[in-house]
Amino acid sequence: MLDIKSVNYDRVLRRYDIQMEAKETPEELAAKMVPKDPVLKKVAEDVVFMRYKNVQDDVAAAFQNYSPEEVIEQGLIKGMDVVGELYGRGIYYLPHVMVAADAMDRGVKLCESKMTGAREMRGKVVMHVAEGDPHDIGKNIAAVLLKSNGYNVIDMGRDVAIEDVVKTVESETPELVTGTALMTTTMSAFPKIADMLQEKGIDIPFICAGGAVNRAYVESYPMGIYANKAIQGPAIAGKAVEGWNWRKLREDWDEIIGGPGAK
Ligand code: B12
Repeated sequence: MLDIKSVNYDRVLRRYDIQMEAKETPEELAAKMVPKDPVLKKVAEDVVFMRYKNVQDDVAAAFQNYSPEEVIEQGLIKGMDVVGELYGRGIYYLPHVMVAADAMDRGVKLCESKMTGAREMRGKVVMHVAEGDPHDIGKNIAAVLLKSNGYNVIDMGRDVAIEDVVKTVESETPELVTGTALMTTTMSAFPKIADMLQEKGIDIPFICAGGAVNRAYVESYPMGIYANKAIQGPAIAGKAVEGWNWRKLREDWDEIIGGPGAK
């Protein structure tokens, strides 16, 4: 039986670095992780510090120096990366994350309204977040970028049943289908969707993204094409409408998808 009284918890916490991590404040962590540029820093900090009332003014100010795509990638997403880190370390709790997500959403909506987007439709994309998964921020950003690049996006939203994804792909006949999963409990929906589509003779590229998946997992089932940045969506979609099949996309992944920023 463990003699709890004799355990020195201070030493245990120090041994595993828990004290050090827990002592870092959100301000200190943000200072290390947000961009140095003052304009983008402000935008990222609006997300980190849940300044949902300021975010639209700061995003609007950032348009003087940056495109809406840059404000999303280099400002808003950087802020959400810090929130993820704070949550992971137990410094932020779910309510913080919810308000930060709201600030992020307001910023992304303003960016979307500023994107000029191609008018001619290049092709159709069906998008969804995996069944049981509420995390739709990345999918929403990817949808904005695809729309602004001239794709007709059928956005099925989040927590979408496997059967509904399959039915929609069957009826809409898109060139590309996408799925996002941030939870290890939801990512297994993707191979099921791929198998069901294959059984129906549908063989289009299926972009699978989100923190729960990696390239090896996504390439372990038919059709899967891994993406880890929303900005990669239009590049993959472009190849898909040109007629590249998922095997060719995988072969040339490093060239077309794995460019700057890919892990
Ligand atoms: C924000 C957030 C929430 C918000 C979600 C709000 C929303 N509308 O999305 C809220 C508060 C609702 C939430 C809830 C929960 N969350 Co949460 N959440 C997060 C957090 C902090 C950030 C996620 C995020 O938005 N990141 C930013 C976006 C931009 O990233 P992204 O979606 O991955 O997208 C990027 C790429 O993947 C890619 N991408 C994504 N989709 C697509 C599509 C295409 C086509 C392309 C090309 C690219 C692409 O592009 C983006 C970058 O450019 C993460 C922590 C983390 N480190 O990720 C936890 C996290 C995902 N949550 C987690 C958990 C556990 C939960 C809860 C279960 C907590 C709870 N105890 O209740 C609940 C869910 C309950 C439920 N089942 O309903 C865990 C998941 C653990 C796991 N591995 O399973 C994480 C990892 C936190 C942690 N460290 O434990 N959460």
